[in-house]
Amino acid sequence: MDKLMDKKKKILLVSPARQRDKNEDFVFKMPFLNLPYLAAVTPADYDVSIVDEEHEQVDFEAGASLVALSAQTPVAPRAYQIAKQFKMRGTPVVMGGVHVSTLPDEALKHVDSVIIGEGEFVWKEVLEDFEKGHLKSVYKSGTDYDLAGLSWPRRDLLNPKFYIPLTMLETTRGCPHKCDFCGVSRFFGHHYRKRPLEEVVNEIQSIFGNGFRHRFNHYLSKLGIDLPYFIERRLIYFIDSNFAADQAYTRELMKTLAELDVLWW
Ligand code: B12
Repeated sequence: MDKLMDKKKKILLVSPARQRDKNEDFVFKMPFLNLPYLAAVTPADYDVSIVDEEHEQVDFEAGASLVALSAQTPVAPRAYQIAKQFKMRGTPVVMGGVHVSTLPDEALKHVDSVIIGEGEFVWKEVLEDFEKGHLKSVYKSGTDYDLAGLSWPRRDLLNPKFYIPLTMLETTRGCPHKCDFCGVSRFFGHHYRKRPLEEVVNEIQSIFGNGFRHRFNHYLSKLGIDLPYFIERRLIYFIDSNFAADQAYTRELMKTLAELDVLWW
């Protein structure tokens, strides 16, 4: 099995660290979903891993065949430094996310390819071109895809000891409002898309539903004992830009959360 893993090409997904002022405290850190979403659509014949530079060093000598960076604007400068290190070693580097989708020309001074828009839907094409040795400069994905059947993010690739104990989850993308100052409308347009409720519920159930904690919690609550959330770890952080734009949808979702006794934020 180990030998098989050794033969697989390594894809390193990197979340760069934010540069902090010396007197700025680092209080807590949440997990994230963008790179786990990308990992979820990476074929099994690659050895894919995620490095969160807030907590671990990027190993430039780890033998990555391809490096993929994700950055919001505050971490883009650090992402470009990381890209430089890998490119000096001959490793191709691609980058996606809100920042480079808005400023692809800036990013192309530092990386081989920029992926504009939602990564999952074009990642297969990127990997095929990488295999041929012909990465394009720009891959235009959209932000208008049907979210039915979206692969669940590979949360297992994030080390839980780095993060506060909560589960990130996404139910919708975009926002129906047209606020001209907001990066969400710029990135997603004004089309508010919902994942099929059934798929969201299945995902939540697979995380919280049938496990030991649920049964244990159920038993304790019958005894009137209410454990703090950080012991139970039954807390969801919804990353949606606009969680409740469709109230009927959100109310249905609330029923599941109540049934499973999951806290949410
Ligand atoms: C949740 C959230 C947070 C959480 C983050 C929690 C976490 N750890 O994930 C918190 C509250 C901490 C936060 C903080 C900040 N946020 Co915020 N946040 C969001 C929000 C609502 C969702 C982000 C998200 O996870 N989306 C879901 C994932 C799957 O989408 P994604 O990251 O965009 O990734 C997709 C694509 O972009 C692409 N992609 C991304 N990376 C890559 C990489 C590759 C290689 C490929 C191929 C594709 C790809 O594919 C992914 C899957 O489709 C967005 C708005 C939005 N809906 O995007 C704002 C948003 C990202 N935040 C924004 C901002 C400004 C900030 C802050 C700077 C605010 C501040 N002043 O401090 C900080 C920055 C934190 C940091 N470290 O840089 C802006 C970013 C604008 C920009 N120019 O970058 C956004 C767009 C909001 C807005 N209205 O403009 N944020």
